[in-house]
Amino acid sequence: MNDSSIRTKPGYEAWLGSPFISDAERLSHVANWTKAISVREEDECISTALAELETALEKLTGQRPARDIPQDQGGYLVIGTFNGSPEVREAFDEAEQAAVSPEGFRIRTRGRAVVIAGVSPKGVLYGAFHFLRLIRTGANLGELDVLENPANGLRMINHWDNADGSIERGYAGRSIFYSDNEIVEDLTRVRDYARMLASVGLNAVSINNVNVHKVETTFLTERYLPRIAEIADVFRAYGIRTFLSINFASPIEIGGLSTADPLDPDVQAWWKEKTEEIYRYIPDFGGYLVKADSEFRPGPFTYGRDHADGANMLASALQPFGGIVIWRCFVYNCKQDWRDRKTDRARAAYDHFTPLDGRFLENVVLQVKNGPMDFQVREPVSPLFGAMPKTNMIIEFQITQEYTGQQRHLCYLVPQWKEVLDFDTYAKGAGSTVKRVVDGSLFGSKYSGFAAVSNIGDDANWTGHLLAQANLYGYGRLAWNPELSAEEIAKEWIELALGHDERVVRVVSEMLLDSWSIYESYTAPLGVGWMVKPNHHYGPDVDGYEYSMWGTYHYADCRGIGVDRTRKTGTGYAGQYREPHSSNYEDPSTTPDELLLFFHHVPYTHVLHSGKTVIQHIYDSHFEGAERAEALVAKWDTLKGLVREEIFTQVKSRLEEQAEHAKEWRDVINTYFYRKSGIPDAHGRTIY
Ligand code: GCW
Repeated sequence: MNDSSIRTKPGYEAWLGSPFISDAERLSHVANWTKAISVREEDECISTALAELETALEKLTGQRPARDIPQDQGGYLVIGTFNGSPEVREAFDEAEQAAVSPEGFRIRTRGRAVVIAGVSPKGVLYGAFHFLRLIRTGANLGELDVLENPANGLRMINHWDNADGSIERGYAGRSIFYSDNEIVEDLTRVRDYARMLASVGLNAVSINNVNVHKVETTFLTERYLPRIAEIADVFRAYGIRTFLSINFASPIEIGGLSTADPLDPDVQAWWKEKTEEIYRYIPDFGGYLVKADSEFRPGPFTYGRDHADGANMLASALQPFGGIVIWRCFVYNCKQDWRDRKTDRARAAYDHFTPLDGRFLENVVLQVKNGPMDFQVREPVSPLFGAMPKTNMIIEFQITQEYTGQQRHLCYLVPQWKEVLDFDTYAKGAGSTVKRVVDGSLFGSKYSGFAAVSNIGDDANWTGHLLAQANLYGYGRLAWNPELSAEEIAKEWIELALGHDERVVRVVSEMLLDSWSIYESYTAPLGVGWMVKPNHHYGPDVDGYEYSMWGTYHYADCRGIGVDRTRKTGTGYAGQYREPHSSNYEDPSTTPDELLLFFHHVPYTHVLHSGKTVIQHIYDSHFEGAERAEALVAKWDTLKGLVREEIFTQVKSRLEEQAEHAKEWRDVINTYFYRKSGIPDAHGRTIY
């Protein structure tokens, strides 16, 4: 749906709506402070900031800000960079200016003016969006003094969109970029998306699936580059750099060469020329995102080369233009034999990449998934974080809910991401948290940051489940500032997207903050993961992946369940962590309950720290989980009349579906383990 009527549909404006301020006192406060906007600089991002402020303020107050400073005593905005605008500069002393990083900003009330200032135009744009957020969340504009610097350099969104308009693991409709192997004619929706991303501080986007198929391989040719350049133009106006996922075998597939060997001079020359050509179309092109030698994608292994050879070859081609290579570490043997108990998929990324530390050029960045397996509801943190001090590394999250209910179930992921970011790697002693690895501060890395797989499509409300917008919003906010709490982010999103009603804020906050734990409680238990239907990954199938080649097993039999990943008797994965984690994970008595079955194979009668046996925990959590899912519907019902009717109905129908489907999970899992173990539920509830 790319027609213009969609822009008025419920949820389309997401957190960027600007409803007319109905409270008279507040209206006059905001209107009095925003009578005009003074701008001295010519720059695309500053023009965007100006236009965003004008449009939003007109909707909020009914009055479009003038461009001349008002003669009466009204307040006005001044926006610009320290270097480009004397009015901006004089509002801050030198130390205050120096405290702003290249993409940061300051906002300060000074006399009749509110000054929004950045070192760069991008900073000004982020400041403008922040200012609008302050208005909508009730700030007093007469006494603003804000300093905000992004913690991370790269704040990126990855799209798994295909040229035919499908989206791999997309749960909110079709692609907003492509349809029928063409880039869509009308880029209005892309522009509205760019606005959403910039409003939460994101600054990079890759626009095609990391699984680069035949048609997308030709994105690097003149057949597609002119239109891709138009997409890049749209994003540039919002301070966002465009990246492309590339096919490592491109020199063969579109270059007419007989090899893609990264050490072959013809291959190197081909990539140099190709890269030059791309920069002729997109002067600020971000670079290449690469999935190589992973899940059947081509890569350097074919030629007996390693990941550093492959990444460095591309990095050399990008280096003269300031581009970077983002090389994914999701590399493992996906043709495993389930009978083979030695190979452990969880080990793979660490085993492949740590020996290469120090070999990557400085414009190579490794992109590492948050966990060692694949975006499960619960996994330990990838041991690669902290293990490669000489290598740039960014973290990859999955906003799209592939394994967490596919935007049919509610699962607010910010608490999960926070746990990962706060995990201590002990790489340089206590305090070496993942967030400090990926923000570059721990090892002084040149490039740093976050990437995540987007959860949007062309559904009117962008994310299918309206409440799943909170994940996209939260991802951006966290990439900017990982210190924000999951509660603060939830509250912000609710106020901006659903309004300020006290009950709405309280109830939706509770629902969001409980949702990850609810989802976890009725799906795969105690960190073991998977148990989903093969291929599409929706719904319970305990043995769906048990006898497959994907390396994702639970090993349940009549006595027990779990994967022995200890050094002593298992795959040795626990040894990839630094102490104290390594020893803690080695021993079931010091492994956290929620990860027990990830690290250990234990009898069903094993007693958890909670005091329950594993089997009773499985029964209890599944009965409770299904009940808690049902209770979400009742909670939402208390908001009838307090949120827009269409939104109320849409969310309600998703919650009802979740409640039904949670029962399916409950019964399939409980029955499976009852049949395997023969141990009855201590409370005699119905197990089929
Ligand atoms: O989680 C798996 C998905 C694949 C995906 C892959 C990856 C894009 O099931 O669909 O492919 O991860 O991250 O490369």
